[in-house]
Amino acid sequence: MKAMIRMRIGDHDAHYAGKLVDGAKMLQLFGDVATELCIRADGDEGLFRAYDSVEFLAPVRAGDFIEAEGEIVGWGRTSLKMEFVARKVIAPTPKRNDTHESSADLLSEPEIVCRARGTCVVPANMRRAAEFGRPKPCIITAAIVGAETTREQNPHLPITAEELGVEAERCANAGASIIHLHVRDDAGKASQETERFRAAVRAIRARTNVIIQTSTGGAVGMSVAERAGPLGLTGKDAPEMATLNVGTINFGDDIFQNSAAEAKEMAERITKHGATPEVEIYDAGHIDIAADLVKRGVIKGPLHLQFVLGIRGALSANQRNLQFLLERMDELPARSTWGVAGVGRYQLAMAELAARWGGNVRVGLEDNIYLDKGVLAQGSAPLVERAALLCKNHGREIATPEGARKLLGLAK
Ligand code: KMH
Ligand code: ZN
Repeated sequence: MKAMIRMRIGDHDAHYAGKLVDGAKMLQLFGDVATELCIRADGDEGLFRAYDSVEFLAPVRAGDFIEAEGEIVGWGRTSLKMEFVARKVIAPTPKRNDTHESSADLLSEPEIVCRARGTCVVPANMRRAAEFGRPKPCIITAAIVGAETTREQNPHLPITAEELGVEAERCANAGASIIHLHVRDDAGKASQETERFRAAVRAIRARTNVIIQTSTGGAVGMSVAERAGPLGLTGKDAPEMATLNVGTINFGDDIFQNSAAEAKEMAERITKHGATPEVEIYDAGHIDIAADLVKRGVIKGPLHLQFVLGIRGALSANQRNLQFLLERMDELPARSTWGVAGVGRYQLAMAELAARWGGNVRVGLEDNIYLDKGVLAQGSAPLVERAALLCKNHGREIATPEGARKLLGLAK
């Protein structure tokens, strides 16, 4: 959660020679930003308890315009950890023959003048509503196998139904509440056969009560009918969720095709089955397609989105792209939820960003095989463990499977 104020520094704030402004002025601005953040989060002005660090990085003078921005980066029971940055965006023009007393310039690059970190408190009895603006518990999805990763790339990849069951249980114990499920044939090749999914679903449910989200993306080159294999599972074997891919992208050197007609057909198959769709968003236009499917009544809101970022040929995994996608969420039905699956080396960095910004997180060997640079993950569970730690560091609770069912509105 972020807040920002912009103000002109007046002559009355100039305290030192050369119209220099006292550093305390920046802290006053941060105080106001912090107050707004407390109000947004808890419905109360709150109290500033302490600054952990303050750095004054450039002089501020009368006539400068300062933009002070703050962000909540950690949520405790009653405390909020915040980071602040103040930037100079306008400054009086240095005196020259061709300028006036009142000449001023928009700076082509804002200049950072101050940074700080601190903690604010809203006592428990003053928090107007416990759920006011605080992020919900984080739902961690483990994508334990996928269609592309091979045993040669990571020998810990689970393949048989039994191995998938064991890995799903390890991930659940580490904090995952959803298993994003693909299956493989005996040769380890991607398969969408109903019976292979049945065996995996049974092996998982024999061990843990996680939500099973079957893939209807399958592997590139498969038809809609083939990809819909897991939707053949009904009754006690039925998946609670299924992915819905709504747009075509370059997928590395391949093409992952989801034409308008194919996306509509898959959406209808998922609706008919009764599974809750998770819409996979690989590119910005996919939000428009999802919104259109809602408008035409093919799928119902609130939607559950997975931003899959970092596939070569689609939107890359970085803060700017995620921020842009989040800004566009207001075009979707109210109470729609989102998560991020960072592909490759950006997986944990994107997981941290999602945890910090109140979203959900997907990790696992489908998208990334490394725990650290050059260190293979020993299955998806260590990645889930890492994601859970990132959530805790940002004060996020981890959703249990039951909690996730409530948050996602899954039918019993
Ligand atoms: N294997 C990718 C081509 C999904 O599970 O819905 C598609 C995929 C998406 O993995
Ligand atoms: Zn998948």
